[in-house]
Amino acid sequence: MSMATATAVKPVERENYLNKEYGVGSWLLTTDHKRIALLYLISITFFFFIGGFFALLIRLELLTPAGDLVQADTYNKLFTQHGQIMVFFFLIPSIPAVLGNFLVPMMVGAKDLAFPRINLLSWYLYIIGGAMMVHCMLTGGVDTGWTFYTPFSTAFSNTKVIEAGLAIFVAGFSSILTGLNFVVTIHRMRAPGMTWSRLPLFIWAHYATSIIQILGTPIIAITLVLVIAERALHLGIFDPKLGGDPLLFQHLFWFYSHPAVYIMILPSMGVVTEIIACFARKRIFGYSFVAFSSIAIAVFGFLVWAHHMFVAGISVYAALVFSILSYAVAVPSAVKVFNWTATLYKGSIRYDAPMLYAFGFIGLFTMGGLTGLFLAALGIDVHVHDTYFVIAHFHYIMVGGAVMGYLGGMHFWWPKISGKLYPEGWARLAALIVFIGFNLTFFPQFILGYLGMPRRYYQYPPEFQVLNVLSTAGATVLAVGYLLPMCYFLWSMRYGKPAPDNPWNAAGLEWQTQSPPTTFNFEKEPVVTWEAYNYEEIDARTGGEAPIVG
Ligand code: HEM
Ligand SMILES: [Cu+2]
Repeated sequence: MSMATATAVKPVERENYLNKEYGVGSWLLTTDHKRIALLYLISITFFFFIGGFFALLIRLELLTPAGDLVQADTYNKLFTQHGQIMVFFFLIPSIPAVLGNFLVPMMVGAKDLAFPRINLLSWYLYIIGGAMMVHCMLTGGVDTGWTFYTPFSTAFSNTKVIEAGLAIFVAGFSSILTGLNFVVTIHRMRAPGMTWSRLPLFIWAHYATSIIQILGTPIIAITLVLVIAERALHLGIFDPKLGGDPLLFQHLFWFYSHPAVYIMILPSMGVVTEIIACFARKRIFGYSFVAFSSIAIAVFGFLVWAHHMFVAGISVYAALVFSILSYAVAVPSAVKVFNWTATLYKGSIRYDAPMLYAFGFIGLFTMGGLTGLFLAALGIDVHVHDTYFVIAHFHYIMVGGAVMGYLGGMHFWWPKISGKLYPEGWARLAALIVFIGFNLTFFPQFILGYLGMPRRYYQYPPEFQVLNVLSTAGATVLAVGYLLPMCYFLWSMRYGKPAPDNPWNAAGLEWQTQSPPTTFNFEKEPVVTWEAYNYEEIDARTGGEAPIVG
């Protein structure tokens, strides 16, 4: 300390993972999980804006009843590439590969992931897959829908099915390896005293997510290879003309793709749990229930795939069983919503941007979840199947839920990641714009679907126009809401105030190291002697002083 005062002539920048080395090579060959997280951040942001651009084109086309912006086949490619990019190249990697990569080692008190080089390999696989997808897009694109349903994808489509399939195949290995890395890290690299019951719930959520990534992703990989094989060699796996079974494809596809929804949503729930505890200054109500519900969601998620096939020609008894099982998976989700609500009860709540996003998440995810129950009900699904009701439902989950959590997490941990504070006023404004824009975009689609507007159509009867215009107007607002954070995050890197090590006065090991952290995260290995979310203790110790940001 005396040394510090003696040499405090000019403030020297502390060494951290950002300024330790410069140069392209030190980034592209890095094995530091934090740098890899940033590589992912840049690349998934790129894909988010491509996918978003397609979304805007789709909405523009649907502004008027006549198909006057693009031709039918172009429209098919637009919604296909929108879906494929958003699902496989944005949402699935978003929180795990960016926030998970950055935080999992730090939250368990480790200096890196278990396999740093495999982590780098994951990013390269993602980039190779992404490059193939971009190439596919630029040289013609695909029109099968993101679901690749057979026999259209194997026998009839004359677009680049094989290349798109291979792109997703390659990117899938990135997802599997990330999951593997997390599981081994959580098992083997926890700091002394960091018992399973002291782990942040963010870690439990990522643990459950990793299980799905490891067990589910190979199924989609194999399925895509089968589609490619059938298309190239006419093997007769899915095509009834050749003795195959197209329903087999749907079973295989949804056996991955339903659980994949939880790859997108569980990490987001983990983020929201951290934020709520911090901004309500409370211990999470029912810690073990929340932890266990993540695992339950991962397990149940594998049992409900055929609710996507109620009208595809499965037996009525099978449909009945899958309908009932689909209700079962709602239970652990409801447990979480209940526990967040109970945590908020009598908390001293602060409404900073991360918390606004967390509230947004809870509201929109609940809407998405409850309308999911409508779809799980056999009779209702027969009415609204393949209508805009379905589009609205899954966007409430995937955009309203997952993207809200992602943005909330980006704000919450931005000071740690970048070492800079973001402008709080702008951030709150953006959160508000996103929330309003989102609801204006997707709520009318529930009504449209209920009234019978089918999905994947590029023109429609004039009576649907008013609701479509509202939706397109909402999409414009939403686009502004999404552009804002990108602008002020970039701005804050240069002009933002330097962030303290723990700006939110938050619990969790990641806040006990400097902002931004050094290459190996901690000066010396931390020893944990307290339970997660000891906010009452922290506030008693620090006099409950308000967090610095805001
Ligand atoms: C991360 C965010 C998003 C994900 C994961 C996502 C996912 C999807 C998926 C899987 C489809 C179905 C495509 C198909 O039927 O093959 C779809 C369709 C659609 N998306 Fe998104 N989306 C996202 C964001 C958005 C946004 C922000 C908008 C609007 C501004 C939007 C507008 C649409 C529309 C209008 C369709 C319907 C196309 C049609 O059926 O004609 N999406 N999206
Ligand atoms: Cu499902």
